[in-house]
This record gives sequence, structure tokens and C-alpha cells, in this order.
Amino acid sequence: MNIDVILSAREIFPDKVKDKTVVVIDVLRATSVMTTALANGAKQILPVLTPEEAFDLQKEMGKENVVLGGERKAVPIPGFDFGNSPFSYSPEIIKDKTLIITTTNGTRAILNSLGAKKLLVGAFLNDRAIVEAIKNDEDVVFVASGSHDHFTMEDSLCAGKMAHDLQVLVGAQLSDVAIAMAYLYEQNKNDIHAIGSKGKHYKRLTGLGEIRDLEYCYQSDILDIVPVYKDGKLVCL
Ligand code: 3SL
Repeated sequence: MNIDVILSAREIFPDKVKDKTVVVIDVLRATSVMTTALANGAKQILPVLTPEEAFDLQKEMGKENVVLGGERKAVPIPGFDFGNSPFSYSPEIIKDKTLIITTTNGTRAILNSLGAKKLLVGAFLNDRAIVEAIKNDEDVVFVASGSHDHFTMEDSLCAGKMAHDLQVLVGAQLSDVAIAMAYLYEQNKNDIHAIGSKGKHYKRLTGLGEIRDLEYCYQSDILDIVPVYKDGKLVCL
């Protein structure tokens, strides 16, 4: 297995993902939300680029059994049902429903990766399930979505953790950037939340009072769910 890491949504060039297994990571908070929604029984998730696309799709599908979620500038979008907190997608709200979601970075990173052979969504919450699901694949790329086209601590730490775990598990060969991210993780593995909390996006969410989301999203391996993108939808593998 060969592993590479892409460090922001802007750096997802078609040749970097073509015919590879791609895992898109946006720990804070898009891919944590998606993984949670599927774990809580969502039927499917439709990631879209803009709020307008989300409203159009909702019109097409009808309002019944459809939930609109997402954020801009980390706050809920006017007219949407929910924002981008994983706690909004409890079983009572999301079971058997379709979630249409648009976020600033995470949904863009997914839609920029459509040339992948296999496209998965990961976070700390399901890191072990992802590693198990891809351990026999040949070429793996972790997309650390970042924030506003910049590197973020949380996504890079999560990519580094999975790269590290695959190196230990199956002797994966890491690219230079994957070695750097695995090293970042390894040096901080006893308290990844502490190093992650120095990040800009973490501080922004702290300023907005989203402490419960931050605590939740930094938990490793609590959901045995592998979201896979197929025919425009994320479903459980
Ligand atoms: O950018 C994104 O995709 C979001 O996850 C950002 S936020 O954490 O909801 O602000």
C-alpha cells in the first residue's frame, strides 16, 4: 500500500485522486457530522456545493423525509433546518431521512474528489473503521480538507493517525507528506486534543461556544461506520 496526504481542498488535483482510494477528512466538523448522521440512521447524505443547490434538491425531492443541514462561517444557513453540529443529527431527527448538506470546506473536498476509485469519508470518530475498510487497498490518499484552502491541525492529525496506523498494520509506504503527518500525530498521540486546540479553526469554534462539538469530534473510534460516496450519495459501506 502507498499512502499520500493532500493538505487542503484546493490542492485536490484530478491526477492526485484518479483511480485511488480517497478518504476525505474534515474533523471540524463536516465529516464528523456525516459519520454521526449515518450512525444515527440517516438513509443517505447528499453533499452539495451551494445553499441554492440544496434548496433546489429539496424542492425536487419534496420536504417530507428531507433535512437541510450545513453552515457558512460556522453558523447555520438561513432557511436550513440545522447547522453543522453533530448533536443536531440525533436519531429522533435523522433516522430514515435524507440529509442534504453544504459546508464551507468538507462538502467541497468531497465533490473535488469524484475521480477516485473509492471515495470514503472519515474523522477521528470512525478512524479505526476506515483503517479496517481500506487496509488491503493499493493506493490511498487522505484528503485533509483544511479550512478556507489552508492546512488545519485537526484534519492533518487525523490523516496522520490513519497513515500511522496503516503503516503499523500492513507496512504501508508513506509519501514525504504522509511521513510528516504521521510524525505530527505520533509526537502528540498521548493528547491530540491538546495540540489540536492550538489550531485557528478550533479557536474560532471555541469563540462561538461550540465546546461540546469540539470534545465530541476529538473522540477516536466511537463509531463503526464507513461512509462511502456512490451515485451522488453518501451511504454506509
Ligand atoms: O468547512 C466545513 O466544511 C465545516 O465543517 C466548518 S464548521 O466547523 O462547521 O465551521
